[in-house]
Amino acid sequence: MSSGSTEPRRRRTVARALGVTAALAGGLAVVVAVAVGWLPGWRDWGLPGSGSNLGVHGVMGKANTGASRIACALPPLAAQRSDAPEGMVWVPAGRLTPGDSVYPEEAGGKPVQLAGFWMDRTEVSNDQFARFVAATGYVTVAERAPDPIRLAGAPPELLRPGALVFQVPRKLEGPPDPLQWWRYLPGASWRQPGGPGTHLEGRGSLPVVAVTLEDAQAYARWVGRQLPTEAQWEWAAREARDQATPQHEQPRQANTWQGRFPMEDAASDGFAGIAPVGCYASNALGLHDMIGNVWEWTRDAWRPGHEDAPPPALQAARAAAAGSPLAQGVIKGGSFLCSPDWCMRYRAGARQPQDLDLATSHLGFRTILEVR
Ligand SMILES: [Ca+2]
Repeated sequence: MSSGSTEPRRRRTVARALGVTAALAGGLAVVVAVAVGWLPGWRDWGLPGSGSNLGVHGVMGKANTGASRIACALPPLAAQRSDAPEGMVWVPAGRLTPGDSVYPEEAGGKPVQLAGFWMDRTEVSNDQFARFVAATGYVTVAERAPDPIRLAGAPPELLRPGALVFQVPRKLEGPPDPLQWWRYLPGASWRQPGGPGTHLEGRGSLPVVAVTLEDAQAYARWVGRQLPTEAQWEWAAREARDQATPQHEQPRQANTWQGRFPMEDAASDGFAGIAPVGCYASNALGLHDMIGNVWEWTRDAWRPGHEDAPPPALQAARAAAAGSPLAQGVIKGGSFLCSPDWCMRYRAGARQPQDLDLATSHLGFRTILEVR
């Protein structure tokens, strides 16, 4: 690819990550109004909001090497199999009809039979990811120098390691445009999710973010597990029940956004910004934060709907025509930024594409363990 076309491609990559692309793989025209990002003032991020703390349980602050630490105590499971791996719950086998009817990309789901599997009760935390990095020396994608040849001609900031970070705009100008509240910040990474000068001190119980699919899979391999498929994730979020009429209301037992996005988060659910893992009540399976808090990686490649995957040759042709759609994966669950006025993706059936090599500060993951 010539240097003249690389920079626009990178801009498309960023735009896709922001959910504003109008041409996803397969030619489906979707303007994805995605609510993603961070609240202003990273130093206030993750702290309980001044609201009524609806839905939040067991928040505790405690000393951690002198720093204020915020965490939530996980409630005991009502019933747990004796062979349960630590920190995981069993998701029974069943039949799922995936998808929903709010956004076009949710349509077309066909029944799929799933075997049972173990799943992490919570999103992987900063503490857990830090142990992985300490043991292996792993360097995340956002911490590596981008390929200068692949990005030849790109703006200087895109040639430095970093991640997309949300910043509340001082004012909105013109039509709503995520580029008004998202910035690519060199130096942003899982260690500094808000960019240079931010840190994880006292936030070890918050979910790790700014990780790409490669990073998440590296962690999963290290613990001897893997990421869920989209269907596995959705089945678990639906509490292993094939619901005929999914709920579309903004959930109370989840960390989402209340108020006018992206300017004002009333935090009436108890948190402005990301919450520590497990602060909200679990679903019937014992899984916390499947909805809201941070988006979660699946191991599935993105398709614009639930139709059958096109033949490889057609996928390759689409990739050549549209940039790199094969380099997108499916993420699930929505984030703390999902709001009724911008992004109703606080639902099990909601889904979104995510560029595999672009770290964003609203996206984490959890692992599963399949039983063979
Ligand atoms: Ca919230």
